[in-house]
Order: sequence, then structure tokens, then C-alpha cells
Amino acid sequence: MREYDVVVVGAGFAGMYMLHRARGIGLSVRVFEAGDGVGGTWYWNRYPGARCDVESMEYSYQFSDELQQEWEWTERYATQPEILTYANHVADRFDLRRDIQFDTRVLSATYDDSTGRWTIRTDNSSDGSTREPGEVSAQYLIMATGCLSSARIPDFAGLDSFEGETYHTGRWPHEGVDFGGKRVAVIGTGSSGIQSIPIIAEQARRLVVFQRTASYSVPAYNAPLAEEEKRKIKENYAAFRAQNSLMPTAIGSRLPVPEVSALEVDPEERERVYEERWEQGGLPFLGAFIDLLIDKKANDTAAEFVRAKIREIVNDPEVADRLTPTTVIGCKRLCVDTGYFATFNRDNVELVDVSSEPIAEITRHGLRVGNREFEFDCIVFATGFDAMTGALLSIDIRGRDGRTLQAAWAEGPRTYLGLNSVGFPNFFTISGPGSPSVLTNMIVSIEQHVNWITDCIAYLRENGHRRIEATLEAQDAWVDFVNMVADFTLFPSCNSWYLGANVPGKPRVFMPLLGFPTYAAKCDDVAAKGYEGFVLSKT
Ligand code: N01
Repeated sequence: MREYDVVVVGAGFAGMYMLHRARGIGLSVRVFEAGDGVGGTWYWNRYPGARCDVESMEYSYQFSDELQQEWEWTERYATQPEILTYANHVADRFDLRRDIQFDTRVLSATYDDSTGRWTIRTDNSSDGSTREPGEVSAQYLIMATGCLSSARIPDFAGLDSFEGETYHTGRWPHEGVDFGGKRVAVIGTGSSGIQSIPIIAEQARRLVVFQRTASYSVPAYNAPLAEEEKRKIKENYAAFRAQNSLMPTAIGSRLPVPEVSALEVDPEERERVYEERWEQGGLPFLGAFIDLLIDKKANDTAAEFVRAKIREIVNDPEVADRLTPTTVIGCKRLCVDTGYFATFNRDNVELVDVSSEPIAEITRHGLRVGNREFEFDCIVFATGFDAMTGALLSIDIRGRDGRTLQAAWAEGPRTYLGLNSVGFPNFFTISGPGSPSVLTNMIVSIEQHVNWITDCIAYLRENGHRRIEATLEAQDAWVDFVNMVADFTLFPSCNSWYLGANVPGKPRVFMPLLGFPTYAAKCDDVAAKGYEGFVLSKT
């Protein structure tokens, strides 16, 4: 069996950077990747309109100044193809591919307490030369499997009976899809639905959108990036990055930091601030006031502002009504769109509300809602992911004493710092549950985790330690802290994927942690105190 210091699962932005850093401290590394290329989420999510909702000058690696100086983003929000090109450029530039085994899915990982090593089993030989199962051993197992990588199609009755084409936004065919002249259904109106619907509407003969929960969305106002703006940022990129990392979401330091409650200002001033943020576009809309995600009354003012915008954009008042969300704005991830609401003014687009009467079944020629039968050539499932834990729990991971991760997390994920879980020594999760991850600029969080893990492994080796594992006490306290922070906010108030509420039977636990700067400081402090809250062992 081939032996490595480190096995990394996944070659998205997390896996690629982990490989680069681990190699940099002299470790032997093998990365396993199920796809046939790098890029993770940007490799799989090739649906029409896929685009990042974090600005491109921010959504990129900062570990190499040469890279960030030389790479030229072309638009305010980068498209999926541009981000994938960037990922491929990084893989080439840092010669990553020679240690990545593509087309290889990790099936299981088993820890052996007598050696302190993991045995990793894949669906491909250990050098990728045959499709025979392969096995390798590693001292450290690092999961870079992504938070939104386990695509999910709900368990609709009759799913297999449909004779037309079906697609999931998170598993889009590489060759693209031609909707020209076709009758298309889109199920789901989260970020993926909201980005793809306007473009599918332009191509399809007829588009019917099935909406279970109306979503809040703000305009992207995407545009080509001005040379002057790029130049200004690049003049002092490090300072720009440092400023962003002081923001709670590690995004958007160029906008004024809110200092007052939405309820402290008079209605005219409030309206002015919302209008200004709306005109700027994008996720920073929620940063208009200090308490939008904390105080329901404050949140109502922002929600009502967006509702009024929807009524303004959509011509038919009944359709506008159906498109108008009633929940807390920002409780589910805020969407960022280009022409989403206006799409429902088109003659070839229909909106069907399935909130009170769900989709009863998928049929041979389409689907049925109550007594109404629809016929389609294609069904697009924009139905989301088994977020944050789905990819991890789909692998049979067995730690000390043969205990499975599934059993350890049966009541919801339990981690210390979102980095390690009790019972699973020498095991790290990059952007794992219990860390800020999806509530931040993911690449910033990824780099922070990878840097921490790399320093940790270097420390262990320098000091002759062979194992590291969180203590139960530290983990329990951390889980309590993550819950306490969430309970202080409005996040637990709706059925979001942050809570696992989109997957029937999944434990309802708020998985990410709010607040990047305090989290990063805590991780630094833990390291400075000799990895406080972990047991390090030399045997
Ligand atoms: O998935 P979602 P997504 N019957 O879970 C509906 C990131 N992302 O792929 O809300 C009918 O948000 C479901 O309805 P409901 C971003 O973080 C980023 O769109 O559960 N409908 C919902 O409308 C995002 O949040 C970008 O009631 C059903 C939709 O399917 C995350 O990925 C782009 C249903 C799923 O929405 C996930 O986004 C894309 C059923 N049985 C994604 N089951 C950008 O950077 C589910 N739904 C811009």
C-alpha cells in the first residue's frame, strides 16, 4: 500500500491550496478528486448564468502576490467559466496536477489506532491506472469536500418515469444544454434557480418555474471591471485583503461599515440607505444597518423595501404577490440576480406556487401538481444540496474504535473549531461545520483553514507528535458557542440549508458560525497556546 503523509479529498479551491501548502513544508501528498478536473463547485455547477456572488477582486486566492497581480478578472462578478479557467491556471502555475488523482471517488477512510494512520479506499487503483478499488495510507486525512457539493434531487414520486431530459444545476453537463424551442420546467428558486431562470427563459419555448418558497434577491449590476478600479486595488492588494478580513463575512470593506440600527433612523433616511445599497447591488445590501440579522423589526424594514421593489418590477400584481417572500430577509442566503423578477413579465414564463400544494409526482411526460398536469421536454432541478455535511457523511469514515462519523454526528455535526471532531484523530475538515465557511467569502475562509492546518502539522512534526485530536470538553464548549451565536441572530427562524432543513430527516442544527475575524483570532490563539483544546501525543 502506498504511504503518504497527507491525503486530501477534493481538488476544489480548498484541496488545491492544501496540496500547495502541504508540499511546501515537505510532506508527501495525494489528492483524490471525483471529477476529471480541478475547481470543485465551479467544475460541477456549469448551469447557464452561474456566476459568483462575491466580487471577483475578492473571490480569489491571496497567498501569492504574483498570482493576484498577474491574474486579470474581466467582470465585477466572475462567470463560472472564468473562475474555472482561473482554477486551472492555478493548478498549472503551481504544478498541482501531478499529485492529484482525478476520476477517483473516495469510498471509505478508516483510522488505525495502533499506527495512528488512516487507510483510504477509493473506487480507482492507487495510481489511477485501473478502475479497480485502490487503497493508500496517510498519517493525516484532510477533507476538502466542499460545503455545497452533494447535489440533491428530492425524492419525488415517479422520478424515474420521466421520458424527457433531466438536469441538476449542481451536476450540469460539460457540453451545455440547448433549450431552444423546448418546454422546460425549473424546480427551485434559490440562488441557482434565480441565476439560471432568466437565461433559460430566453432560450426555451416555454418555461414553468415551480416555487416552494419565494426568495429575496437583489440586483447584481454586473459590469466589466474598470481598469482604474483593478489598478487601485492591485496597488495595495495586501491592505485590501486585510481590510476585508476584518469584516464579519470577510467581504465588502469598501462599503461603509454600518453603525446604527435600522430603527434608529427616520423612515426617509432608512429608505435612502436601502436605495443606495440596492443601487450598489449585491450581498452588501444586508450590511445597510447593524441589526438586520439580529432584530426582527429592523429586518422587517429591509424585507419590506425589497418586497416593494418586486411589486415595482413585476407587471402582474398576482404574480408579484406570489414572488414576494414573507420570511426574514437574509435568513436563507440572499440571492443576487440579473433580471430575475422581470423574467416573469415574459409571455413564455409561468410561475407555479407549490408551497401549499406540492408537486405530487413526476410523470412520463412532465409532472403533476394537484389536478394540473404539465408536459415538458426538460426538467431542471435547482433543488440544492445536502449542505455542509452531505459530502462528508457520504464517505464511510471510521475513527477510533471503529466509530463512524455518521454515528458521531447523528444528532448534527460536532466539531472543535470546525476543524476536527472527537474520535477522529489526525483528521481535518476544511471549512467544516462549526466554522464561518458559507457565511463568508469562501476563499478567505479556505486559506485561513489551510494555513492553520499546515502550521499545525508543521508544529506536530517539529515537536515529535504523531497524533492530534480535539478534547470532548473543547468540542462541547465549541458546539455550545456556535449555537449561542446563532440563537442571538434571526438565522434559526426559517427552513434554510444552514440548518439542514431542506433535507427531510436531517437534524436541525445551525451549522456555520457567524463572524470571521473573531473566529480567525480564536484559531490563532488556540495555536499560540500549543493547540489548546486538543490532545497531542507522541506515541
Ligand atoms: O439551492 P437552495 P441552490 N419541491 O437550497 C427548492 C450557493 N450558490 O443551489 O426554499 C419544490 O438555495 C427550495 O425550496 P425551499 C449559495 O450559498 C451560490 O439554489 O426549500 N421545491 C429552493 O427554492 C446558495 O444558497 C451561487 O422551500 C423544492 C430550491 O429548491 C447555495 O449555493 C449560486 C423542493 C433550492 O435552493 C444553494 O443554492 C448558486 C421540493 N421538493 C448557489 N426541494 C452564487 O454564488 C427543494 N426545493 C451566486
